[in-house]
Amino acid sequence: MTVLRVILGDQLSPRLANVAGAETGRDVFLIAEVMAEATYVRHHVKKIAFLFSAMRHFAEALRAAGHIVRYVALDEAANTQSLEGEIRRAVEALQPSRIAVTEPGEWRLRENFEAMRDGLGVPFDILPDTRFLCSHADFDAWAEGRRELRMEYFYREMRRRHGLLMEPDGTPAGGRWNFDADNRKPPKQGLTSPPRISFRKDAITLAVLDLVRRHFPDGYGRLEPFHFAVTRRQALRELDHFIAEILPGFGDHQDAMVKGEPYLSHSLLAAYLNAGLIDPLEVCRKAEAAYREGLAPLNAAEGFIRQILGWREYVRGIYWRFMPGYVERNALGAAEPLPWFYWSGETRMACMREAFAQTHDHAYSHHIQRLMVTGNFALLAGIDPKAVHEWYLAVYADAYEWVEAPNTLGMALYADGGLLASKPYAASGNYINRMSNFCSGCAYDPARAVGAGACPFNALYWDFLARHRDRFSRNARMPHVYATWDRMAPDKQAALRHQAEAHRAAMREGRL
Ligand code: FAD
Ligand code: DLZ
Ligand code: SF4
Repeated sequence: MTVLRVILGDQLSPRLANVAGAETGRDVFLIAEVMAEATYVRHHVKKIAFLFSAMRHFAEALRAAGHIVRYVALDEAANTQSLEGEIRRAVEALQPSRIAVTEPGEWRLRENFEAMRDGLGVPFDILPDTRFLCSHADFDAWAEGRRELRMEYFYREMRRRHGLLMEPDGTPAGGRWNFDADNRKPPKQGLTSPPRISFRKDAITLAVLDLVRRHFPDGYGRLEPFHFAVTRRQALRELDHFIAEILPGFGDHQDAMVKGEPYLSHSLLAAYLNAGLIDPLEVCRKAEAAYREGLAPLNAAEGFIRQILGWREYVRGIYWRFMPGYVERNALGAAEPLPWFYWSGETRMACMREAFAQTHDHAYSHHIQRLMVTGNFALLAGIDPKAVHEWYLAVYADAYEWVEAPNTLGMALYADGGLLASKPYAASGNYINRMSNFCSGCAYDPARAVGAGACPFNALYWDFLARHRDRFSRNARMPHVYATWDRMAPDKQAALRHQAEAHRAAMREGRL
């Protein structure tokens, strides 16, 4: 009795029940490259190439382990170009006794599979995604009855539950849960990225690059050079390299931004974690071991583990608890269309230009650039959250809705009305100037708020606070900013608001 086991492009993990439970030589794995998934947003071409190559390598690994694999390449003539179509075609061809799929990471696909389950006439199991450290039920149990769902408290519970960075007496290692205060150092002169490893492209990857070049000629982003890991073994090498060489410096300059240095001490592991090549618990355990063995300081290991055990699991919990309405939220009523420069990179703002260039070339930019540059600008300028969300979902190699939407709508844009963030991550040019070396090469001056050459982030920042005074002036974490605004003379306030409007007009006309 054949079980048809459907493996999605971001489920490339031999430890999932849908893989580990398969009977060799009897069950059939279905892995399909389809246009519907490759085009539902305008994905970066590197993201498509990374996933297709990783999918093909995963299929090879399954075959090498003796499994039967039905692999559908994008350019196969009979390809129906949708996951549903490929499942139906496989059912017709193979007449399986059951179908099994791991729960997808996006609401739209889960709905699609649930509808199929009810109408296909073959038993269809949607299995839980056991790669995560917090199940839906566990997250709901934690969230139930809480007035506020703050990541920090969730994280502490996850530390206790998984025994990560805990002392035998139940206290956190080093006596504190969070060492973030040590991790906000501005970049020092000459701060560079440590050397990275890259991987030789084999015949599979070369064929995929050729396919992507032919089928997505107008796709967003730069396809080559391409040096992503595409197998579990390669991703583990990248993880080990990060732990040994880069983790020790992860904390100190976690928030720093440097021109021409997209990676600094960030791990670049999100794409591999999210596609299933490596597991969050193995990554956290390796980081803890480095600390215990004296190879990495506690602020680095704790800061890194918090991102994965805390933030990553927490945003997934938020996504599934508040979907499908979550992506529709627009608490601040932001309605500006997404400026074209998010795609073209053509802006005079050096910080934005740099983030766009890194994004275009690498399908990557690090967290602070996503949050405090491109996200902050969208927040201050009042850009429609749905448009911003679709942009972030498209342009990063690690982007899937379960993780991207809460980060964009919740953390960066405050569109969820403070469900995720206790205050908006709004900042003026002063913050970017302190945390980066971008401003020295900019057409604008971070010290100026009005007049020719004034940094757009400054007036937009004050205008944002003024526009949303009713909502934020009572926020316990923001009284000082409103006190500063109130101390300004009315004509200065008016000039700032006028300047902000001029920036928005320039933005609409592509002149900013
Ligand atoms: P590192 O800085 O090395 O962090 C280590 C790991 O922690 C990451 O690999 C990631 O798995 C996890 N992590 C760190 N921060 C977060 C976070 N806020 N939420 C969830 N996991 C986190 N992350 C994605 O994986 N996919 C996305 O689509 C995505 N979209 C984002 C959109 C916006 C607007 C913002 C502000 C953040 C977004 N993030 C997203 C979170 C974060 O920016 C990326 O995980 C990180 O930049 C990936 O690079 P890295 O692997 O080098 O991470
Ligand atoms: C992102 C993506 C792309 C580009 N292509 C495919 C594909 O051809 N086949 C597939 O099974 N999955 C693909 N994916 C990943 C899915 O979109 C992903 O499973 C959902 O976004 C849920 O996380
Ligand atoms: Fe960005 Fe303003 Fe600095 Fe220019 S001056 S790089 S726009 S923060």
